[in-house]
Amino acid sequence: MSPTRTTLCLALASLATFAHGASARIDVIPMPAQVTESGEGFAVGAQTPIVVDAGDAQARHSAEVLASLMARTRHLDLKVQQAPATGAAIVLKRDAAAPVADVEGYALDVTTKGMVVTARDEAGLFYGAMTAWQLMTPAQGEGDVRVPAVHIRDEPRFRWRGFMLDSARHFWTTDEVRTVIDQMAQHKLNVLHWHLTDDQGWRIEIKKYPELTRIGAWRTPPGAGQNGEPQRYGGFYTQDEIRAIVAYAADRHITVVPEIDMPGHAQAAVASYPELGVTGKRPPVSVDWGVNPYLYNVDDHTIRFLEDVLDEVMALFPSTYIHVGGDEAVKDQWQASAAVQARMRELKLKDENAMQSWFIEQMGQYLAAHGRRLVGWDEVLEGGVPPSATVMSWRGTQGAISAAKLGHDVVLSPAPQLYLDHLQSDREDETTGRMPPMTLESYYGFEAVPKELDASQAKHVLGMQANLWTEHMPTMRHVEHAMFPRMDALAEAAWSPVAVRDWHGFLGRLPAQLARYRAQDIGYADSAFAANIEVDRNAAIARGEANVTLSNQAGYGALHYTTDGTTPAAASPVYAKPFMVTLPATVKAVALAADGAPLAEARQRALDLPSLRTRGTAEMVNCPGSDFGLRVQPTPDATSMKPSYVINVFDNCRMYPAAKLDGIAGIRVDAARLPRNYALAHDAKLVVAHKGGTPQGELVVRMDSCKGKTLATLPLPAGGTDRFTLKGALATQAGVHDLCLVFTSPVTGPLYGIGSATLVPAGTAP
Ligand code: TNX
Repeated sequence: MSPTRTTLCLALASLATFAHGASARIDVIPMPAQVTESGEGFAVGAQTPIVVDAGDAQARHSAEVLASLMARTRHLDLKVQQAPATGAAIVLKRDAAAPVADVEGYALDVTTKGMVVTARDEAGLFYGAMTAWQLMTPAQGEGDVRVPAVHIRDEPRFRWRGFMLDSARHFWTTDEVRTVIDQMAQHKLNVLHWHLTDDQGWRIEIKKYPELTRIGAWRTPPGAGQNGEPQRYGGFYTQDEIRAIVAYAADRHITVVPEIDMPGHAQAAVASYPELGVTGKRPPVSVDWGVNPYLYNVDDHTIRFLEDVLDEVMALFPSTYIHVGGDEAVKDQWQASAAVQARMRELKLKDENAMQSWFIEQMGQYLAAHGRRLVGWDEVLEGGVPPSATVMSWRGTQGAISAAKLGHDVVLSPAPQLYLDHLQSDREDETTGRMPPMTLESYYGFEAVPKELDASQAKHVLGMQANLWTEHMPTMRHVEHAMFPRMDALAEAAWSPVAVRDWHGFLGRLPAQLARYRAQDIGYADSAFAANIEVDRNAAIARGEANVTLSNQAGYGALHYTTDGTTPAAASPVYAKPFMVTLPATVKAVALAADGAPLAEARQRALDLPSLRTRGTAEMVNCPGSDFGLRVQPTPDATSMKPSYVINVFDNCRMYPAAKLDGIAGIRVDAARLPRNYALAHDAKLVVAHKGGTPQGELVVRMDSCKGKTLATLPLPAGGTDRFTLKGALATQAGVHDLCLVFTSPVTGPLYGIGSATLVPAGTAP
């Protein structure tokens, strides 16, 4: 299929068909392989039926999904009817001779007589129906809609178009999982990798081992019962619920690949059955994010336990692929255990990596004997990978390159490029996540086939997957913010041929998609389009006026602004170049799409002396020596999205850059004390200790560097994980200096986040 987009007879067609006179917008994501616009389109109204062949239950199902989406997103009720159609209709028809690929391809033709979608297989017909829905929802609006004349021939680039949902760190109800599946289906993604077990929770009912969910599904969070934190946190899916989810996904042509993580990330299992562990002692279900030490032991009994678990897993999940994890298994417990070491010698294995390889190989053989295939994280390559294993590459792309060269199938899901737990901007109003930010554009640009692979090796690339780890996403709103619209970028990278991928074209198609999200109450992120309102603070403080620069991350849309407090709209001035405002002022700005629809919520910035002397949590930076950053909420299981604090779990220290200290006599810091619930394994030695003068510690403010002159020492309040405000005098200085704000605390002590820090002039109470 030629991946070109042709435009035939467009001038005539557009005059005849489109009131706005421009070319029709084909706002489809992911971009189809081939789109031709020609002839006239037709108007869809409540009288337009969706027509399927009698007896084709699959086609009827696709038609019903389409009808329900139209009702939900356009308030247009379309009836599903049996063929033959009379009058203009939307026809969904399976046809062995359809001019498309056998698997997952579809053709879609719009003429004055209606729309005809044909495909050879059920999945293709479903994808055609999803494209039909997008063609019928070109912008926010209700009721009848004109569909442009278009001829689409489409098929996916990759057969693994994946999304991983972590239900272990935070638990998602079955309705929430269905929301995720619905969105995947709309994006033509076809693999839901479901991370069901981890240190912090075992989430799948296993009938033979009830303690896994009686004990392993529940944890007691730090600060339980305080500040809105629950007494215990958890949940699990019953086997009936899982069967229903698997069927719901299958109806949408999504395979659910379950993950049972081993031999590490096993603490919840060991908490349930200590005899599965190495030490024989029962740990709690972990409340620490990161790399915990608990591994399964390597006894026959434990291998049998895992085979039993896999038996029940295979009975629930028809997927050929079963994921057995394999990641981040630090081998300390195996090294320290006489029993594991004896087993290693008995099996003639040279080290613990070979032991892990043996362990994974047992599972690979068991799965193969049951007609299934093992997939594991790229650590399964260490110590020799079982020949049949498929490798999911997450530590960058090297795992994929090595594995493909060895002849293994691979799925690309590298961190940080495809990690949805990374922030998507460095905006102050961003929510939780890891640093550094991974932007919409970086998602869009990800290329799944590493250039190190030759053509025959590249055939091993099954596809790509975005991973949503949920340590820092306690609510579905966090999840939606992290997923959308980056999932649009992922979908296009996974589905569309390279030749039609075009970042600017994608941005042009996105406003329609954002409207579809709004119609479905999906809390997508507008971070890529939100207006950045920037000034040189110190210059503004010195002059009493500010030179304002507006921009947004994507560099897309027309930025309109106001300085009179009103909400900016299409009639407000368009930003062309930096402009001056006299302090105090409030600047509001918004990016509008070509049709005038807002691409983001309007943002505002107050420009006055107190705000110019304040740095928010995202405006401060790490102290030298460590580039690790997380943005988190004060409690692990928060129920709202705010507040959040940037922290560095290795160093309780933040830099306030370029503080103008002339006339400054005090400082005010809004801070929070957070639990240190991070397991850092071998990196624990990197945690920096700052010795304090009092048991509860203090905030020490130093000038120029963290070894510089002390300007203030503010005692910290005694107590729990609360938020507090520190105020105090700052020794007076002149000029512009970086300030180092360091919390003294032992390496085992709590973590501190700064919400904001404000410099206070002489003569004003801090
Ligand atoms: C690494 S990716 C992990 C997960 C964490 C994630 C956080 C992988 C195979 N293991 O356990 O949730 O980092 O980004």
